[in-house]
This record gives sequence, structure tokens and C-alpha cells, in this order.
Amino acid sequence: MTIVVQVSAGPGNWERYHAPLTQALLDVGIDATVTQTAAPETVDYLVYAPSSPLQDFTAFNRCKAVLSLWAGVERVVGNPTLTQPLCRMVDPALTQGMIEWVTGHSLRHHLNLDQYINNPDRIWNPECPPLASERVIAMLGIGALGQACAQSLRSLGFHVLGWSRAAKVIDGIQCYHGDDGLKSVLQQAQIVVTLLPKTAETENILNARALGWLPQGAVILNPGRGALIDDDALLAALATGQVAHATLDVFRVEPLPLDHPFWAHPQVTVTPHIAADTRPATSAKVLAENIRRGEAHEPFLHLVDRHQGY
Ligand code: NDP
Ligand code: OXD
Repeated sequence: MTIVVQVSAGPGNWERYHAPLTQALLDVGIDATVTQTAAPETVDYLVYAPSSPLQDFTAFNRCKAVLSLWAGVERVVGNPTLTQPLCRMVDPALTQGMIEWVTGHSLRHHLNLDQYINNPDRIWNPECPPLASERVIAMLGIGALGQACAQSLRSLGFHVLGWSRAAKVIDGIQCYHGDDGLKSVLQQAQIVVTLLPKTAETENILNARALGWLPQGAVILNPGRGALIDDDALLAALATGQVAHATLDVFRVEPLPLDHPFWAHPQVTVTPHIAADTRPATSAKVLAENIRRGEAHEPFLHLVDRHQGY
């Protein structure tokens, strides 16, 4: 039987996903019509991003799963009309992009590259930077992305601490969890990377109190979600030097409003939510595998826990 897969994923994604998804479904032996529009009651799977106009899932009464193109699901997980299983995106290329962003920005600060790139006074300072093994990096969130980034930083020799909700054991990473764990991790961290989802528990996790636990001169990298950080508390911590620099990819409002103080701040680097993107060639295979699983009555991959919100 032919199943119906509707792509409702915002501008440009139909063109990007139609061919790779059709091919990936064929590759896993699924006979499907991949479409932009179908009568809702005929749709078996929705490939979805919240930038789509589709916000009411009520009429999709036959849909077996909503498959998010985004890793972060905070804009859809609480939708009261969504009763279908929701799967988030875990895409090897997205993960690789995040590894590259996190590693690159960590190395910028670890090696103090700005000192040499912007040196108008031609200062000859022959002081070598420390080795990676002398640098503590804290990864807040050690899920699909945080763990891959932590392992990559570890492979460069960094001393990596990880923090999660549940206790974890990961080779080479010193793992912490819970409120006490957060304090211990932040007290040791010279560079903090936030790869947490936005949930009721994680919103403003880096508030004035938590930022106060950091050693003087710590660096923050936030490719997670803007709401993880209390903006005013961060600006205050930058003013006192508690935080030496913040490199931010995600913001409470995107695009970051032109009058936001982050744009002009000398100790803030803004990247425009480009840390990592879901790529059609690889993510289509993940979508197809989940559809295959749905059809075979096997458990879905990357199922969102609606109660936890991620
Ligand atoms: P995962 O769900 O795989 O991992 C989330 C991690 O956060 C887990 O380790 C989880 O803990 C931890 N966590 C969640 N809640 C808490 C809490 N209350 N206290 C402590 N730890 C908590 O997500 P991903 O790694 O795939 O993605 C992380 C986030 O990255 C996404 O939600 C999204 O916001 C962001 N992102 C940003 C992109 C960008 O381009 N800037 C691109 C893609 C994603 P546990 O392991 O115990 O469950
Ligand atoms: C995502 C993102 O969640 O791009 O996938 O931020």
C-alpha cells in the first residue's frame, strides 16, 4: 500500500527534501507519495518544522508520527492539538556541524586568537597559550549533540565536564547531574558550552546566581537556545569581567533585533543561528528509517518525552 508523507516545513524545505526523501524511502522499501499538500485525514506521516504555517494537527487523525526537521522541539512539543508521537531530529551532518562550531569557537578562546588577529599596536607577547589538557570545558547537556562535541573536545586533549538531567557515565568525560552537579561544573569551567533544550527547567539556567559560580574570566558559548541565558545577567557578568566573552548563536528573538546590546558589545560574538543545520541528504535517511519503523510497528527513534519537553 502507498503511504502518504506530507512535508510541512516552512519556506524552501519542500524543494530541498522532496527528492532526497523520496529516494531514501525507496531505499528502505517504502512505497510512498511525498507531497506538500494532502487531505489531512489521508496523511500517514508529517515531516515538520515549526516555521511551517501548519500549527493545528487536529485533522491529521491517521498520522502515525510527526517527524521534526529540527533537533529542538520547544515550539511544537507543547502544542495542545498534537496528539501524535513526536520525533526530534538527530542527523549525522547536523551533529558534525555542531562539532565544528563548538570546536572552532572553543579553540578561538583557548588559543586567544583574537589577541593576534587584532594587534594594531604590534605587541610582541611571546607567552604561549596553555595546552588543551590545562583547559576545563563544561558541556551543559550531553545528549546527541553535547556528547559528540564533548568527545571531539576530549580527543583534542581538553578536560571536559558534562552535565545532564540523569546521571551518566561517558568514557573520558567527567559527568555531573542535578543542581549540585551544575554548581560543581560551573565552578570549574573556563569555557561553558550550552547544548540543552529549552524547557521549563532549563530556561534561564545561566542566571545571575549560576554565572556567579564561574571562575573570573570564563567564556560562554551558546549554540543551544537563547532562553537558556538571562540576557541581563550575562551583560552584568560581562561588565564585571566574570564572563570575559560570550559567543552566542541563538537568541530569545531571532533575528536578533538590531538594537539589542549584544550586537555592539565588544565581548560578545553573534553568529546568526548557523551553528548546525539539518542537511537533506543525511536527515532524509533518518526520516525514512523512522517511517520504516512506524510501518513495521517498531519503536521510533528519537521520540520526544512530552512530559520532559525534549
Ligand atoms: P538531546 O535531547 O539529545 O540532549 C539534551 C541534553 O540536555 C541531555 O543530556 C539532557 O539530559 C540535557 N537536559 C535536558 N534537560 C535538562 C535539565 N533540566 N537539567 C540538566 N540537563 C538537562 O538534544 P540534542 O543534543 O540533540 O540538542 C540539544 C539542543 O541543541 C536542542 O534542543 C536545540 O535547542 C539545540 N540546537 C541548536 C542548533 C543550532 O544551530 N544552534 C542546531 C540543533 C540543535 P539527559 O541526558 O539526562 O536526558
Ligand atoms: C534545531 C536548530 O533545533 O536548528 O535543529 O536549532
